[in-house]
Amino acid sequence: MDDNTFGVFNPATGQWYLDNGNGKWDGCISGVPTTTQDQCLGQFGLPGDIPVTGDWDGIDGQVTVGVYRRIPNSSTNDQFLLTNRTSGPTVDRIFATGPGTFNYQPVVGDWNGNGLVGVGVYRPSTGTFYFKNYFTTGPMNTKSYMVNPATYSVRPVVGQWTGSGTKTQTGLYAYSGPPGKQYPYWYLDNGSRTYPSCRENQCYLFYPPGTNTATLIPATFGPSKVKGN
Ligand SMILES: [Ca+2]
Ligand SMILES: [Ca+2]
Ligand SMILES: [Ca+2]
Repeated sequence: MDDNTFGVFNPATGQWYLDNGNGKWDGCISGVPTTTQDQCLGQFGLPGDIPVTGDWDGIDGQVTVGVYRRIPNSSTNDQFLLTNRTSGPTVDRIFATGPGTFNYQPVVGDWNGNGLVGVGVYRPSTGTFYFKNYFTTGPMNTKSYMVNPATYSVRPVVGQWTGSGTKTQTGLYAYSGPPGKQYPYWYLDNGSRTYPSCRENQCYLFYPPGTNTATLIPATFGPSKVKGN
């Protein structure tokens, strides 16, 4: 699968459906997609897994799939299960993180800016991101702190908030405010990997009036398409 295409993961069956790059469903084959057919990867993952994507081997430029597997409330370690193959559900790499009781949420990014993607996790109870730059055994390489501004519905997000440099930056999408008046805020790190306050970093409130904001799910994109902003 080339960069800048998209796909969907069915968490009930562990099956992936990847677009061939034309932005519409064309029917699918199991092998490499063609100009006239999308790709059905077959099962890669189990019900409850969280989908992730990245160029895990960093040598062929191909973005491939993976899943983050967590057994909630368990002392069993979570795992990233990743494949480097563009067809076929073989697991090439397994990377363990921490116990399911930590409620880790997976993130993917180039944390050290060397052009190679790594994985990471966010621990909601402590407001901490842990990053892994290389898929070697051993502890995570770096960590960073974010204020945990709310007690529920906190989602980690990654992107390039400052628009400079090559390191992937982190943020939180979280509900914050007094009881009964909680709204979805974006808390975006400026790259310092610490979060003293909104003054040093970026905080935004964005939602369409009249919607049930509790049902909204955040998504991040590249640089703004609105000129002048
Ligand atoms: Ca297509
Ligand atoms: Ca690759
Ligand atoms: Ca990297």
